[in-house]
Amino acid sequence: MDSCTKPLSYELLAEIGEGSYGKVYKARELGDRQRLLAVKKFNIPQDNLDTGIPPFMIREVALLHKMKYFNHPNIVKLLDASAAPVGRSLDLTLVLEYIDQDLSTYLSKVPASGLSQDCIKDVMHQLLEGLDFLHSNMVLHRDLKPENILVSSRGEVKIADFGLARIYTFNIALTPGVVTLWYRAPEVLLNSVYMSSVDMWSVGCIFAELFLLRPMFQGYTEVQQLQRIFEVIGLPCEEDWPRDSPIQYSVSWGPKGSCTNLLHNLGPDEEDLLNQCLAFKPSSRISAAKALAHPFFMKH
Ligand code: 0RS
Repeated sequence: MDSCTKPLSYELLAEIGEGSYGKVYKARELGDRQRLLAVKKFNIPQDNLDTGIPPFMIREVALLHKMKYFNHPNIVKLLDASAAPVGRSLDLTLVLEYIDQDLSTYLSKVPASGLSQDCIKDVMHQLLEGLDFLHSNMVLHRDLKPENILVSSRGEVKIADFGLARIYTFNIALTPGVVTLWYRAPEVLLNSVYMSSVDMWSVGCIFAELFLLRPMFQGYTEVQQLQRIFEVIGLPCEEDWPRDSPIQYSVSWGPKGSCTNLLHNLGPDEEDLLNQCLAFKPSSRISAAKALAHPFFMKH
């Protein structure tokens, strides 16, 4: 990748994740540095190689290169990328910086008394800084959730597993697996057009989870996920329903009108920011840049 440095050599230590993307391993760099690494491997089956490396994959690796160049503290860093033919298929390997834990593990260790205000503010601020950076570079994450938000031992929050959404959709058909719907925006569940506001919905779900210490909307089908959402935010009015959705508006979805209190015991600033993240209408949802300037982050 860097023409002036020799390729990274490492030994794989353990598998740390498997999903629609392929596999992620924890690894150790060989030689003097002995750094811990996250190694992500994709396999592209031969049927997909008839026309060479799929263009979207080239695009995504180029994107990761660009992200690396900016060196943003809240985005995991790509250290190396390589492709190698294996039999008649192709293996793509990404070597990334290793971070000690994911946010879901971090949250599972929080005492029942909950996270402090300052801690919630800090995690949210770093998450929004990373997301604002991605959105400023026209990158949508599309699948933000506590499992792919990493927390280092120094308290740094880093977004992982971004920009590869097209690899996922490509692999989802090949690898049947459970994909969580809990952080998915209503317009995605309704098969409508979407933009960067889908990530702000996920941020809202994560913000609520920092208070609740459990996921806010836990549905196991698309319909159930929408029901969980409407139980809390209320059924939107028909005018706000996406016109291009194949799913029809129906009053049977639940009681109309919005709830004033999404969560109990929230201060007015917290309540307002959460409401603006969990707006049904994508165009009414707050952006990452605006959220960073929200009064919630002003007071200390
Ligand atoms: C289900 C309880 C387990 O350093 C971890 C890392 C970890 C990384 C890392 C760095 C860069 C990725 C990971 C990455 C790449 C897809 C990914 C999908 C999800 C997460 C990260 C991805 N829960 C989940 C796995 N887990 C233990 C708890 C850990 C723990 C430490 N450090 N990933 N996963 N990119 N592609």
